[in-house]
Amino acid sequence: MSTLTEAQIVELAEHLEQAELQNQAVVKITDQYPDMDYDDAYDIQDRIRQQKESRGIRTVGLKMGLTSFAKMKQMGVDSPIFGFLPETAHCADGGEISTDGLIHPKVEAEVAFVTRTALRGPNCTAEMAREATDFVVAALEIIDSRYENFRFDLRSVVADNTSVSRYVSGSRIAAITDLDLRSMGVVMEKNGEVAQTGAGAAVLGDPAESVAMLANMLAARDQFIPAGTFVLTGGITAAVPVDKGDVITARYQGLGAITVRFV
Ligand code: OOG
Ligand code: MG
Repeated sequence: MSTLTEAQIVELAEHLEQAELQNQAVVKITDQYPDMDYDDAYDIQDRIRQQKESRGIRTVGLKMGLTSFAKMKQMGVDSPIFGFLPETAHCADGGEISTDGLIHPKVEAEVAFVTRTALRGPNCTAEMAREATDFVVAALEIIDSRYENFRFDLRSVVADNTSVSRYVSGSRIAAITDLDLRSMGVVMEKNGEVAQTGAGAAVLGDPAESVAMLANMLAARDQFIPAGTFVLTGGITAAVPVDKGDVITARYQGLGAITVRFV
């Protein structure tokens, strides 16, 4: 079901992508379109993806968001969502991220999966997700809602590509069979002080569940996770706001550390 016209989808996608490109916060789109539904929201997100791809910006991965209780509580919402990662979002471990191109960034410690084979729902399980996995790697996601004060409802944030802004992949990969991701501890430090701590089980009980849920959510839109896809499984802890000058280091049990500096 959809409530918006094709022309409205296009207009809202352009509106939200311009807000991203100009670092200009806007009011949440459900204020203007209170009846829009989830299909409309994912249609707008797909349209933003098409706009970027038509300008030669490749899509390099997918993400799940709001998969942990800490994140759902922080944002006042109650169900996971998914988005896409354009190549322009990638930043290097140990590198610098300019805050000039961002509105009000926050950092999340996550674990990412890279698929070896395609994964299709419905009825995809965590076990099937593990079998389809090539390797896992630590990751940071830098989210930056295009909405004023980071306030939104689920439909608005889905349309805004789930606040995707930047991401960093760790430098050490591991076979999924070599780690227990549920008990994997994570410590996130901001400027040398502990800002958040957590364990992998915060993500739907097991981050592999997040990958399975992504396949199942995609299936409802006749899509799937292709082989070789980088998948962010969602913040393990609440997100940490950052400003120019801040240094974030996240340490993952068995997966090494990731550092980025905001300049
Ligand atoms: C939505 C995106 C949340 C995560 O890992 O939970 C997310 C937001 O909080 O802006 O990426
Ligand atoms: Mg995230």
